[in-house]
Amino acid sequence: MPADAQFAVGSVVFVPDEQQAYLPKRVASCTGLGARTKLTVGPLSGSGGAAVPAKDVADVVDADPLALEGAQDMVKFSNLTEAALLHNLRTRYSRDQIYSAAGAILLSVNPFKQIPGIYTDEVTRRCQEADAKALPDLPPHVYGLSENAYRGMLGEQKQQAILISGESGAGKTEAAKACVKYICARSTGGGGVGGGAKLLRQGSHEEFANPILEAFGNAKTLRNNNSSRFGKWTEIHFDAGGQIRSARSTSYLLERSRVVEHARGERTFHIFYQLCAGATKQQRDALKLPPAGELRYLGQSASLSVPGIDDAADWRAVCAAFSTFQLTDAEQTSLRRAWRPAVGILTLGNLAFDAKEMANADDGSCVSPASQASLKAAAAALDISPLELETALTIKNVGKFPVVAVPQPPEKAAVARDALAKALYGSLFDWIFGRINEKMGAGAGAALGGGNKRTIGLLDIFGFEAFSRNSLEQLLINFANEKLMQYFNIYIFQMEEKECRDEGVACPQLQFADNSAVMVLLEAKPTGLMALIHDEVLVPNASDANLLTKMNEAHRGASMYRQMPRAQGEGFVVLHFAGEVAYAIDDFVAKSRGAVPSELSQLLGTSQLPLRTMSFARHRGGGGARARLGGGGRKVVSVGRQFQESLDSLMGMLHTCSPHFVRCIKPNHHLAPDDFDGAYVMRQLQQMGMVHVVKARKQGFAHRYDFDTFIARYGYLREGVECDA
Ligand code: AD9
Ligand code: MG
Repeated sequence: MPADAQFAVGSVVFVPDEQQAYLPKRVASCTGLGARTKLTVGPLSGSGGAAVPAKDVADVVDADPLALEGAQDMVKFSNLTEAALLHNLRTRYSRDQIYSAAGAILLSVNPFKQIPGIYTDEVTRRCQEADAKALPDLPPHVYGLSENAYRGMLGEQKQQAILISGESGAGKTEAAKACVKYICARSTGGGGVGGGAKLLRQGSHEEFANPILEAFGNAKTLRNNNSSRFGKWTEIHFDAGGQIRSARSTSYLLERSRVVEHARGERTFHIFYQLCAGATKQQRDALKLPPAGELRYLGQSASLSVPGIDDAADWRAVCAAFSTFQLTDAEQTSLRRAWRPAVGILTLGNLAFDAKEMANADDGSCVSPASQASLKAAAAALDISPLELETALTIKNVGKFPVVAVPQPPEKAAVARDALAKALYGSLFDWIFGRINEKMGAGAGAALGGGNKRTIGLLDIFGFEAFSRNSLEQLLINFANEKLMQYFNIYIFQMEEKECRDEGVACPQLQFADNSAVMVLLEAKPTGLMALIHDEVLVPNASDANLLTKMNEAHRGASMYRQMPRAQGEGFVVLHFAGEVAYAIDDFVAKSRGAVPSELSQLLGTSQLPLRTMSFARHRGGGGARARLGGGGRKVVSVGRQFQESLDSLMGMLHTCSPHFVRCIKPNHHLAPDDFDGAYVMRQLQQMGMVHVVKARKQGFAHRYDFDTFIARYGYLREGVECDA
């Protein structure tokens, strides 16, 4: 290369590309240095070349040969750039190698197709049998990461956490299932275990917990036909011999609003379509279930059915899963009765309200005449009186002495109907979760981690969300992602620095995607956004407008906060680590209350359905600070505060764990196999902070072992030293 040229003719460089972010090209000619560089590049094989636009020249980088080959571990690159990271993933993806490593972090690119041979018993055996020396050199795999966690759990006597992140449809849930499958297979053998452990050992978590949880918690969205609409932390507890003893899952932030509304092209939760498509005539008659096409909550989009999803077959799988569950007769009866709230929710959705009726009716009720059948059906399914249901939905009791019955306008009655449907579904979901936990051998009320150090936990939680319209749900989801990013930073970067200091080796100042400013904006007390939202719920004149004014006053001029430009509506903008998100303030206060009118929660208390054994009884029974179902002078805990508290408890526990990170990547928007959209993947790598991660790993020490592992692995190099993995 001439001394006055930036790139050698014939060498390979990564050149910016609008669609693919970067592409490898061969340098055809190059003159000048720095800003004066003139560069032409051509295909890797063949001749010819085109000038690289001046605006792009500064971003051209030498290609690392390992990235061109598609190396297993990207911390081994000598010329580490974001372009190399991207191209390495692309090369491996084209060979159906969906997993890559960046030091201890596993990257997984969703293949959107079944790849033969990647989850076989042979791969399981290879990971299981690899000694300490061989394990890190096996091809990166979610099984290898699970094996590491398993060995850590046994060897370190410390809880292990497998943290799976990525955007919707990136493959988090599939990765989590693969981890559980591996761990169940890994801990087979031995005796003297309880029923929950047996179920897990037999791989029944796959067979029964997943079909049930996915039926109740997943839905078709535009981004994923089987999108988890809740976050999940699953713990598997072991005995001293490494045998599974029990398991337990905790759910986070079920998207209950999906029960009553969904976007065009999406659906509500799978279970409703399964019930309609799969129930026998006898079951339908017994449940008085109308046809799916007549149910408003199901039919808001054109897609009652989804190509590739067989709702009737899935219904049979859910029913079979309940049988695998080994329920007692009493439990089965109670479960069959649990379909009735589902039917109650669906028929509630058909209740319509009418202002004319309100003027005509003696009591001011606004239930439209056409809805009388739905009213009766909903009341029957919920085992309550139709008249009382009608009154509770359409009349509000105001004041104490005397109580004045105020007829509610149709809009408010519709809000109460939807609030009831959402609360019912939330309770049904919690109840199902509780039953599964009981069957898995974990006490229903056990604390996170359960104090057992021999635990492996898996977190499969929603990724960062930025839609054209964002609301409280997105703020909470993005808040959770900020927390996890902070945790990631602490472990990957700050621990890296600390370890170097502790070991007495020089460690350069590491750059990392610090999100502490946005964390302060979100969770500082008393003026952080989460605190302001919670406090607004408590004040008598609460309103979205007042809340926005308080936010603007508290954070005017803050670096991570902006008022939303008026032209876009009323709201605010947060500069998250993964990008800017504009939140519309409408309904923040109502959603944050998340309450069912007290008239309704009292009415449901009279039902003989398992509803009473579901969360209603728990919430109504008082005794706790939670008042999710509203009513009756108990301490109000907003939806945001509840979520924040559960997240704090999760994070507190994670800080005591050894983490293992899986970063899932979605290769394209249209869920297609063999299609790698470079620009889209690059955006995800940046949002995950991956570029910083790999650089930091390089700046520090890519490989580190404790003394025993080091000796186990390299001891054989010294003559006469026995090595024992
Ligand atoms: V969401 O945040 O719950 O909307 P996930 O969980 O990240 O999302 P999921 O695991 O559900 O995505 O994967 C989406 C779809 O991709 C699956 O239904 C499969 O069809 C496909 N997928 C994901 N991972 C794999 C895999 N390892 N092999 C084959 C896969 N297909
Ligand atoms: Mg999922």
